[in-house]
Amino acid sequence: MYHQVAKVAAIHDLSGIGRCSLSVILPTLSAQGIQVCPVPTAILSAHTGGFGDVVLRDLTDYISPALAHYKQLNYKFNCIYSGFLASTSQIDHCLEFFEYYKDALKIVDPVMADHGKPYKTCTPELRSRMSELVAIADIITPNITEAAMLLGENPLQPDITMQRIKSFLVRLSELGPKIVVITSVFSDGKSYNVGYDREHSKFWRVPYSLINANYPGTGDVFASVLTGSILRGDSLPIAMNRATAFLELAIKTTYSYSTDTREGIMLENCLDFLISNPTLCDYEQM
Ligand code: PXL
Repeated sequence: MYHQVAKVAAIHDLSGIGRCSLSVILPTLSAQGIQVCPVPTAILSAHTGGFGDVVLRDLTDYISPALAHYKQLNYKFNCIYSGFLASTSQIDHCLEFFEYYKDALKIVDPVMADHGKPYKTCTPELRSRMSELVAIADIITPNITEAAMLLGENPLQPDITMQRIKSFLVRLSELGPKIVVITSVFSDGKSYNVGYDREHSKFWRVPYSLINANYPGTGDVFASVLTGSILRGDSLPIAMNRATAFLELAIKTTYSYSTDTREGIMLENCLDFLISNPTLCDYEQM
């Protein structure tokens, strides 16, 4: 019997503490039966959200030579997935990856900001060039702050009507991607992750119950579960449903332990959900 495991080149940073980026992407995708081939953009002692003076080793000069090696090997990837970038030139290096692996699924998580504010490392240049990655992506997964930034809107969108969020989804899709998923949307007193599938002209949303704590790395986990689910052949609403349900489980589990929120979510306790891959149907059409 011939088995094939899908391979994802994950262009993200590796942060030592705080459970974000490659530290959560690797176990999340592995639990879904997907092989992750890390292409680190930087090595950090911790994520940039509250651990003080972080040690950062920028790996900008690593990405292109790594790609050259993969080209020489004629190595194939089923998916290229970009996330946290440590410098503006890394946009060019991601574009090289996306352009070379034309047949791979192209996922861009435009990691720039959260809760209305840019991350410390997100420069105005990086911010303005992120749309170049969005333009070539098949799927993008911004949070509501990043979605607004990409559209030149106010990054603070504390409450947004469903009509306006639909227009955000369509306008982002017009920048390039066939599928747009926006996380952490608050509308009419409820929280949702929302999605738009341009090819089928369909809008989806998955409601979730909001916990009064902010954990870093949740966007990375969301995008990874979504990526794994799509690569396994799930529909968009089921993939959004799986990513939302997993985060709800991991956030509620973590919250119950009253841990330091900077440590991120205790996904180690919840990976069995991804391994068992339960059937889900909590999505709604918008
Ligand atoms: O989760 C996004 C992220 C990824 N990588 C690093 C970060 C953050 C958010 O703070 O600091 C290094």
